[in-house]
Amino acid sequence: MRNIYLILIICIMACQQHPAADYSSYLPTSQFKIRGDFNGDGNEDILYQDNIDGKGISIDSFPSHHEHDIDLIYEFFNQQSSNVTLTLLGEKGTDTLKLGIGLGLNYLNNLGDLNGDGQEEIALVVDYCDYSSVNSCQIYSLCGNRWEELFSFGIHENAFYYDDEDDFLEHEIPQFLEQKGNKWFFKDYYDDVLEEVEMQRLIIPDCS
Ligand SMILES: [Ca+2]
Ligand SMILES: [Ca+2]
Repeated sequence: MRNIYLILIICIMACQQHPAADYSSYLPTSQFKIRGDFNGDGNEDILYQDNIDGKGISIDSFPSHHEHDIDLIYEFFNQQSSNVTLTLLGEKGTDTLKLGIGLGLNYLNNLGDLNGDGQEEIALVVDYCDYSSVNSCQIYSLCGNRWEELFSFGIHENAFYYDDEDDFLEHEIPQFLEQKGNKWFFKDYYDDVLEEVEMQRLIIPDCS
């Protein structure tokens, strides 16, 4: 009898640590793919985004937020030790950029060669498993074979919410990262909260 109680207790503990993965509906995870010369060799590269679990297997769908609580969705990604990644297709010697646990990306774009070193920079916004609508846009460049964050600024995720699909701007983050002619301009949400600021020219440093 004592053994039965012991088994029951172990079972209850196990069930608490690993709740049954019984979700009623799923949505596809974000899978961005952009083109550009990110390593500066003169040839076009393809950079693709993935979301992998702790074993390196792609997580291609997640519980739908239309039918599940946000806590449960975050638990889904946390339990699998998910990692949002960016990889250059066919460039095995190049570092895979690992951005940590998240649902995926809200934004990924090739901004062109902003600092004139012959390699094109990328801008991205990670959709983290957090409870804040304040986020950051990060500018990365390949420095040698490793990705390096050269600049970042605050944004508000309201910029990604659209009433009308036609309002969606694939290449810009409205109010925070916009292109005028062939130049990029940005506004830092953190500065804007303190005192309303204008958009300013996006100038980034070289690799360290
Ligand atoms: Ca290239
Ligand atoms: Ca560059």
